[in-house]
Amino acid sequence: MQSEFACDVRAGLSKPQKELHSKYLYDDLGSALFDAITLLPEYGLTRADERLLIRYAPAIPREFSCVAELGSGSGRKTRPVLEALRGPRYFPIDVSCAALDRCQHELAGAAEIVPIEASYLDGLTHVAAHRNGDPLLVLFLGSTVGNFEPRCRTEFLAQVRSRMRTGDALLVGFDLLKPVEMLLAAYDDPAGVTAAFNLNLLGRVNRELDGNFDLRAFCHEARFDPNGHRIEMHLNSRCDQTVKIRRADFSCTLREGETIWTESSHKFAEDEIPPMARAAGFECETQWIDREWPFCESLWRAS
Ligand code: AVJ
Repeated sequence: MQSEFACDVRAGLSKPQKELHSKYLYDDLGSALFDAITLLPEYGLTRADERLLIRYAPAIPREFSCVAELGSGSGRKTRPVLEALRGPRYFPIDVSCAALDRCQHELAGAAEIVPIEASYLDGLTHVAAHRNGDPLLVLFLGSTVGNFEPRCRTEFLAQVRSRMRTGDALLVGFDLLKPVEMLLAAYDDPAGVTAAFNLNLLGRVNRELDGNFDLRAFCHEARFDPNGHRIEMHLNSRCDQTVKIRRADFSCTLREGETIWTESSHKFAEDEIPPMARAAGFECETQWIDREWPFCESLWRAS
């Protein structure tokens, strides 16, 4: 029996535009490389997210005694929210056990922490069963919502809504449209950290699925799609080559210049957010915006 990862790799590399799903970027090494990205001067997204949370967490209604976070990562930017709510019960949900450990360490003392090692929706189902009727605030920070294709995004947000009750809230972060040069520098930094983050996906296939990708035979590419309002990451083949992935029972060829698409990161316009909330069963209550690195924290109420 092949793993889900093996099946997804097989299916993704069989498409005319080869692709590998961005969720697989985050193994332990990938998560560490992403943490390094957040420190890059060119990548302002995480700092904008943090500035907004520090500044506006005190404005979040105090009623929420339960907080769940989708993809908590190391949990650093969550502290101001937990402090504003005066130590709620906190359910960090993440697929990475290492990230949950760091999160517990980082936030010890700020909340009663109940880590959940699961995918977002399975984790939320678990929270729904353990919240004991307390009002729930769900956090979906860092513009991870931007990684979904528009159609999957609404479906996903509706699935989140279906695990919540009327009156619960969702605080969701959106990276906003900004000048293309800023975006390209953020996703193709001169120190090569984002390139390493992207290439590590091939390294992960090699490690976990016994693949023979030569990482040096690919180069990182960031592109802006002005129609789709998104940045795409690709791995561009430097030559004609064949790759074998033993544990996926699969091989394929790549032509020189052919790419594997590994991530889309959508950039939003402020006014597309409230209709998105409504389409998923929420009402947008407040938006907080950082002007230095255009980013929006949006508070939605389950209606
Ligand atoms: C964590 C998904 C928000 O899309 O900006 C960073 C991931 N990719 N650099 C993003 C990422 C390339 C990041 N998110």
